[in-house]
Amino acid sequence: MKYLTQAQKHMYENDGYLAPVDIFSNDEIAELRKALEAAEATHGDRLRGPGRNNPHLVLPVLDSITHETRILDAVEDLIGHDILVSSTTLFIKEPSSDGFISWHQDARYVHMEPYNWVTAWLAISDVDEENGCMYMMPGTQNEGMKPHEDTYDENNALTRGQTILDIDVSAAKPVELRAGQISFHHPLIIHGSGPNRSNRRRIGFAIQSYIGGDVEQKIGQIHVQQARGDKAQNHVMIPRLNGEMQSEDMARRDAANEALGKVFYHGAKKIGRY
Ligand SMILES: O=C(O)CCC(=O)C(=O)O
Repeated sequence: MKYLTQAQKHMYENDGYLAPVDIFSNDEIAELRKALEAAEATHGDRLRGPGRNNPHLVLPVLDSITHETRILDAVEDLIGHDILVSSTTLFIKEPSSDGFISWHQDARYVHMEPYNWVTAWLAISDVDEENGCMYMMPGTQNEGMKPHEDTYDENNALTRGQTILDIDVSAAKPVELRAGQISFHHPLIIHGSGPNRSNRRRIGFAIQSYIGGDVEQKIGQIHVQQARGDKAQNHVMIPRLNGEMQSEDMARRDAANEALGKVFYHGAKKIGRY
């Protein structure tokens, strides 16, 4: 084991998620937040809507988080030494806002198998029940794929508003994190999150996902970065960025998002906001 304890690995295997895991110190995460918010102030809309997808390809602050050794060491403990980054997403909920994320399983529309992949969700602000933390349903990673309905709800931050209906969520556990802590979750665990009812921003950065060298994209081709090791399936390999919002990198991100969109919206009735 490189970073996690056996007990932490056990929690991931039993419950389908692991939290909280300490990664960045208070000072480090404060610096990262400052850099992210400066980039948001400069680039505005280019980081919202579809711009929330794969921002690590255009912003050095998110590139450095994505390739952070401590995170990769923890991921290696969960999926092995060959690690690729298939995409990332900024999940920001502004103070007193209605955006939410319905109950879903990540694997439903991602079509990556085997399930040797994990989503890492870094809290860049403190995240709690009041400002819209995630909730996980422990053990549901062992219950197979559930039917999802595409709702396209305008406040739902998922691509299709995909939702698992009629489930008893009384066993769901809040994933409260201090800024600088991370959670990891399994492709099949049922999870979601509510709106931000606080006067604080809720800032999450999800690397969704770190995938093992054995993981194949079953219905398309995705654009990925090698983060560690050298084994990869038939993906389009892309390098790390050159700098902040460089035109070559932005073109690369657009191409990656287009390829991802084809996978997410495969067979969909319509294209959503992301
Ligand atoms: O940010 C959220 O509330 C949910 C994100 C999510 O569903 C995920 O990272 O898989």
